[in-house]
Amino acid sequence: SVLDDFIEGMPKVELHLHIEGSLEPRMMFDLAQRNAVALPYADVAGIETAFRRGARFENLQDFLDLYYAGMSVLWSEADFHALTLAYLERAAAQNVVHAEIFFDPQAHTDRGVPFETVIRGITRAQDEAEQRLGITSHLIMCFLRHLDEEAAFETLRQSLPYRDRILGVGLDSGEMGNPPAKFQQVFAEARKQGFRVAVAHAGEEGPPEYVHEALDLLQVDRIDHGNRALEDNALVDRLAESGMALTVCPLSNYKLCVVDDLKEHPLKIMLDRGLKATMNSDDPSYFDGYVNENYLAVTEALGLSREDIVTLARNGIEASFVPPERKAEMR
Ligand code: ES4
Ligand code: ZN
Repeated sequence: SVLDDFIEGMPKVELHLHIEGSLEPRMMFDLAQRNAVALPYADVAGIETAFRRGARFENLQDFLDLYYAGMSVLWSEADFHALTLAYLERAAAQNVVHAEIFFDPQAHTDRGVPFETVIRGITRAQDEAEQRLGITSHLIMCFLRHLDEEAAFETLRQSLPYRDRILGVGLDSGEMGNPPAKFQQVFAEARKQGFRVAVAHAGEEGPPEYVHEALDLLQVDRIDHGNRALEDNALVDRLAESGMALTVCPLSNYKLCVVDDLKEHPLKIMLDRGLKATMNSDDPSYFDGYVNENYLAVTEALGLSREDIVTLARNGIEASFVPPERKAEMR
């Protein structure tokens, strides 16, 4: 349709993308063979059956179990390079002009993959994609919130030699029982060490109080997801008045049963309440879609107008961490 063509052709940014969640079944299978990693799947079709198409996860943790198992095939710098380049090529083909990419260093260093291997592979792909395709990208290092704060401090120490390639810090993994307060000290230290931005997953499964904590204790510059902020009117007003962006991920919310049906997704309500909502794919390989598929599915489910779509894309540009000159280029 005309609206579909408009979505596909529109220049977009992506602000919530876990690079490990872009690992496609084919690459997962090939790397498992190359690196002699045992996977609980017989073939590529077996991987697809586990989480593609109709399949959903009961909750965030059920997904995370497969996500951490899947990324265990990544071992060499070449692996991280191939993963990242494949994502950036795919994004560029969807007219994504800029991406702010999360990575989970602890999920690799805890398996014995050196921090340096991870960062070298990813950054080499970023440089190559920018040169060849014109897509710019930033890296945000996420701490795994199911681990303790001391482990996050150790990761922060390991990251210091690569500070010039990492824009900021984030917080992801299992939210319930792991409130932002647990990471207040390490976020403060990251800022002291020159990391320029902070973000946190909050209000995906966790209560509005976790969103408050991300703002008050971690002093985040964006909230990742933020769905459950809608349960707290004062919080909605606070987010709207401060222009705090939410990186919303509709297909993720559907696949993780954060919403029962895409038709019940609160994205339109967020916009109507003045929240700076943006459109993102989260873990596109696991959630059946990159950024265009998210736009298309939610436009159909909620009957979004062309104006809504433009607002979402503009919000993404405004909420990105690029300098004003680059924002002007992307508009
Ligand atoms: C994630 Cl959807 C989601 N939520 C929390 N942590 C994550 N890590 C990767 N995907
Ligand atoms: Zn996420």
